[in-house]
Amino acid sequence: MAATSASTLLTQCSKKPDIDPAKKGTKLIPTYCDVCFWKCAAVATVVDGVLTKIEGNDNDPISNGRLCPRGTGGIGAHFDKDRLTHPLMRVGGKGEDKWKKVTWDEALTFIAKKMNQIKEVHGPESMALFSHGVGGSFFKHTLKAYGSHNIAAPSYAQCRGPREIGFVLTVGDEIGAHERTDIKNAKTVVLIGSHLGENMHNTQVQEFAHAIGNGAHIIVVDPRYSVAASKAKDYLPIKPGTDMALILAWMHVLVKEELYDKEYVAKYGFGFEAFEAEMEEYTPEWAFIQTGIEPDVIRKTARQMAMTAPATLVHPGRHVTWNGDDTQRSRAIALLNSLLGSWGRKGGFYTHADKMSVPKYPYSKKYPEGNYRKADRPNENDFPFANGAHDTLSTGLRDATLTGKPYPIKGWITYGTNLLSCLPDTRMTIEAIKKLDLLVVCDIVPSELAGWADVVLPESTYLERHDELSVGAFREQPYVTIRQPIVDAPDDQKPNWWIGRELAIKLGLGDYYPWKTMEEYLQTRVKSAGLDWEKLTTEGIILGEKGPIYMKEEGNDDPEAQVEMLFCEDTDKINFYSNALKEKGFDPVPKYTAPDPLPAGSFHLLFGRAPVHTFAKTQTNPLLHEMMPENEVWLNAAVARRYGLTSNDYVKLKNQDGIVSFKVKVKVTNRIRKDCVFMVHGFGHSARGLKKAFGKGASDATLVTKYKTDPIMGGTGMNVNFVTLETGE
Ligand SMILES: Nc1nc2c(c(=O)[nH]1)N[C@H]1C(S)=C(S)[C@@H](COP(=O)(O)OP(=O)(O)OC[C@H]3O[C@@H](n4cnc5c(=O)[nH]c(N)nc54)[C@H](O)[C@@H]3O)O[C@H]1N2
Ligand SMILES: Nc1nc2c(c(=O)[nH]1)N[C@H]1C(S)=C(S)[C@@H](COP(=O)(O)OP(=O)(O)OC[C@H]3O[C@@H](n4cnc5c(=O)[nH]c(N)nc54)[C@H](O)[C@@H]3O)O[C@H]1N2
Ligand code: SF4
Ligand SMILES: [Mo]
Repeated sequence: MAATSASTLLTQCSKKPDIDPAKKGTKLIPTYCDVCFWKCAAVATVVDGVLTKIEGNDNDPISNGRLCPRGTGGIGAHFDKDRLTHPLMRVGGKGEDKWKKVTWDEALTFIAKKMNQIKEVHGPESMALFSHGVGGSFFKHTLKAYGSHNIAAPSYAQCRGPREIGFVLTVGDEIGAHERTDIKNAKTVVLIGSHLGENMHNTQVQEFAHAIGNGAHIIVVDPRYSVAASKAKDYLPIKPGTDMALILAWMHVLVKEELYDKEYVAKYGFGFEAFEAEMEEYTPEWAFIQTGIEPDVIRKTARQMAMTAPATLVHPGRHVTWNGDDTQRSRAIALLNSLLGSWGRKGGFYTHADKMSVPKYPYSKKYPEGNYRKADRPNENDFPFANGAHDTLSTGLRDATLTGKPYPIKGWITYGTNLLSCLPDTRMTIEAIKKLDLLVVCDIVPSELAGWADVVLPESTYLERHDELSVGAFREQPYVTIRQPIVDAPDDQKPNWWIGRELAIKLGLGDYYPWKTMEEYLQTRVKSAGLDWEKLTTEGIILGEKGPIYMKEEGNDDPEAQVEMLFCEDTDKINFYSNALKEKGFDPVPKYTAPDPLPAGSFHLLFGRAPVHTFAKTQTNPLLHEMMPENEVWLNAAVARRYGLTSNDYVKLKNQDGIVSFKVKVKVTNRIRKDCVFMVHGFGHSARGLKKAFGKGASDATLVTKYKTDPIMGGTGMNVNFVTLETGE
C-alpha cells in the first residue's frame, strides 16, 4: 500500500492534534502491531507530532521488516472519526442505543457497585469475561482478583481449539500460534481450506511465497478457487464438509501402497495395526462418492505427498471449527502427517526454540480461593477434552447465562471482542444479554455489542498505549518485543491497563496493583529478566540465543535437530489408536460422518478472510475501508445465469432459519463450486455508530444460526448453514 501522506490522514482525523513545538521533527518509535494477533514488530514514523506511517521492524523474525496490508493501514484506526470518545452509560432500554456521556470515575464506580452486588448475591464466579488479544491481560488479572475464572476467548472454541486438542491427542503437543509449520522448507504443501494469501498471517504468507519460489508442489483442497489455489499444481474442489473422507482415502492409499514412512511409524507409532485395519474400507472410489474428487486424483496426490516426505506439510489450518467433528478431522490431519514422518522433521513441523526467560511481575497477593469450577459445562463430564490452558467455552458461558446452570452468570465484561460477530447464533447472544444485570463493553468503536451494553468503555488504540510484552520464539529465534505509545489518544480514551487497575481500586482490590504506571510494570519485568530497557524501547526488540527446532534422532547430528520430542502422555508415542478417546466413548481411530444434505435450491454458506481486513474489526478504519468498503457474495457463473444475475447486482441471502441478510453485491465467478456461495467475514455492520461500515455488505455471522458442537472439546462448527438467494428489492 502506498504510504498515505500526513495531510490526507489529517483530513480524516476526528480532532486535529495541536502542533506542539516540542513535537517538531521526525521521530521513529518502535512497537508491535495489533491489527491481528500475529504480533509483528513495527516502527512508526511521527512527523511534527502526527503519525504518518508504520513499517516492519527489520530485526523481527515475525515480520522480517514487512507488514501485511492490514498492518500498514493500521494507523487509520487512530484517525477513525467513528471512534468512541468518552465512557457511555445506557439511558434507554437495553439495545435501544441511547446514552449519556459520563466521566471515567462515574463509569467505573457504577461497574464496581454492580459487580459487588453480583458478588454478594450470587458469588464472584457469576461474573464472566470475554477477551481477545494481549490487551485483555489486566482485565483478566482484575477478574481473577475479584474471584472469577470464567474467562473465555472466541479465538479458541470458535477458531483453533479443535486443532490443538486433535494434535495433543495424536502427537502429544499443540500446533500453537504462531503455527510451527515449516512451510519455507516444505517440498509439498497441502492446504485443506487454509487460504494463505487471503489469510494474511504475515510470516506464513512470506514462507508460502518462498516455498512457491523454490518450486514446492502445492495441493489445495477448497470448494472455492482461493488465492492459494491459484498457486497450486493440484486443485481439489471438494464438496463442503467432506474433507475427512478425503484424508481417510489419502491414508488408505499410503497404507495400501506401502508409501508411508515405515521406520518412523514403527519407532514412534502406537496402535498402528488397529489403525491400518480401519483404513481398509476408505478406498479412493468410496471417497469419490463423498467428496466429488476423482479416485485417480486422490491416488496421484497421495503419491506426491509420499514422494517428498518427510518434507511434506499437510497444513493443520487454523480456523477449523467447521462441522462439529473438527477434533477428529484435525486428528486425521495429524495422522496423515505422521504417516509421512513429517512431525518433528524439516519441511514438516518443527518446535519453536525456547523463549527467553522474562519473569512475571512479582505480585505478592494471591488470587482468592473460590469456585474454580467454570460455568461453561453444566455437567462435569461434558466435552471431556476441553481441558487446555485456554479452554473456557464462550458458548458455554452464554448457555449458563440463559439457563442458570450449573450456576447463574449475571455479568459480562467484554474486551476486544464483538460477541455479535464471532459467536454462532446471535439471537441466543442477545437473549443472554437480556438476562444480565451488567454488560460492560470495552472497545474502540461503537460496535453492535456495545449497542447492548450498560456501560461502554472507550479504549485508546494500540498506537496510543503500552501493552504487555510479547515474549516468544519464531523458528530458531527467541525475542522480546515491546508495544509503546506512538501518539496521544485524541479524546478521553484510556488504555486497558489503566482501566483494569482503576476498576480493581474501585472494587477494593487495589492491593493487586502495587505498580502505578505501565512503564513501571514493564521496567520491573524487563529488568528482572536482565534485559536492557533502553535498548528495548529504542530498538523495539531484543533477540535471544538461537536454539534447535527439529527432532533429535539417532544418526542425525544436525545442530538444528536436537529437540527431545515428547509424544502422547499415555504411550510416549504417536497415537494411531487413541485409548484416551476410547475410554471417553469416542472413536479411537477417526471415522467419517457425512454432512447434512443440501436442501434443493440452497447453497452451502462459506466464509473466509480478505487480505485487507481483520474479522469484523477493521471495517471502520478509514484506510482499510477505502481499500475494501463492502464484501461480495461469490456465485458460480452458471448459477448466476440461471438467476439472471450479473456482477454488481445486489441480492439478499436467506438462511435455513429464515434469517435474511443485508443486500450484498454479487461477484459472478467460475472460481467456486455451483453448490456454494462465499463471502468475506466481518461486513454487514448493523451498528449505526459505525458510520462508514453501516449497511455495507452482508454479515456471515447473522446467517450462522446453526452450529454443531464438537462433543470432544466443545468447539462450534459453523460451516453447516445453507442459504437461498433473494433477488429483487
Ligand atoms: N461467523 C463467523 N464467526 C467467526 C469467524 C468467522 O469467520 N465467521 N471467525 C472466528 C475466528 S477464527 C476468530 S479468531 C474469532 C474472532 O473474534 P473476535 O476477535 O472477537 O473478533 P471481532 O468479532 O471482530 O471483535 C473484535 C472487536 O474488538 C474491537 N477492538 C479492536 N481493537 C481494539 C482495541 O485496541 N481495544 C479494544 N478494547 N477493542 C478493540 C473491535 O472494534 C471489535 O469490536 O471469531 C470467530 N467467529
Ligand atoms: N487478512 C486476514 N488474515 C487473517 C485473519 C483475518 O481476519 N484477516 N484472521 C486470522 C485468524 S484468527 C484465522 S483463525 C485465520 C483463518 O484462516 P484459515 O484457517 O486459513 O481459513 P478458514 O477460515 O478455516 O477457511 C476459509 C477457507 O476455507 C474454505 N472452505 C470452506 N468450507 C470448506 C470445506 O468444507 N472444506 C475445505 N477444504 N475448505 C473449505 C473457504 O472457501 C475459504 O477459502 O486467518 C488469520 N489471518
Ligand atoms: S500479520 Fe499483519 S495485521 Fe497481523 S500483526 Fe502482522 S502486520 Fe499486523
Ligand atoms: Mo481465528
